[in-house]
Amino acid sequence: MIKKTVEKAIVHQIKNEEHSSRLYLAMASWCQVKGYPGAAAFLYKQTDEERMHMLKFVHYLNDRGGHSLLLALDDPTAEYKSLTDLFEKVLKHEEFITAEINKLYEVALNEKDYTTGSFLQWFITEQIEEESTVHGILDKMKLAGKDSGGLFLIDKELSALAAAKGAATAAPAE
Ligand code: OFO
Repeated sequence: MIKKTVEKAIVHQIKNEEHSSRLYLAMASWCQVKGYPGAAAFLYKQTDEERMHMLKFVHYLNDRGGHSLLLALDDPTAEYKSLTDLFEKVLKHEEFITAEINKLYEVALNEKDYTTGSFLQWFITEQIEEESTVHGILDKMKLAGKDSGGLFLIDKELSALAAAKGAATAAPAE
């Protein structure tokens, strides 16, 4: 049976992942409306990935004898000054999630819950990848500056990135 402190911390992380999913959905919608179809496709994939993260926590906690409760969520921000501003907020959010996963890991280790510690390893690695992807996108956007041709190309690249994510998560062909 999972300890109450760990259970509470996981329920909090379920809320974080669900919020991430809504935040990226709001961002995807903004990109679609503002004429960035590649960025929109990338963020629509991202919103699905965050929901998958949330479900991983939900199943894990229930499997360990806890109860995955859903908490009230804040409204996701939906207005951005530019595409770069939006991706800066993505990076900030991912850094926040990394800190939250680290806190959860600490709670698990303090409770000597090594099973949860090992479960969290996947998320720790995932955060490295997510932060590095967004860093890469932002570096290119900063180089492009206000050049609309440069932003057009970055948007195309994001579309390819979204397609690659789809290929990576799709079921293998029979
Ligand atoms: Fe983007 O992160 Fe979930 O965990």
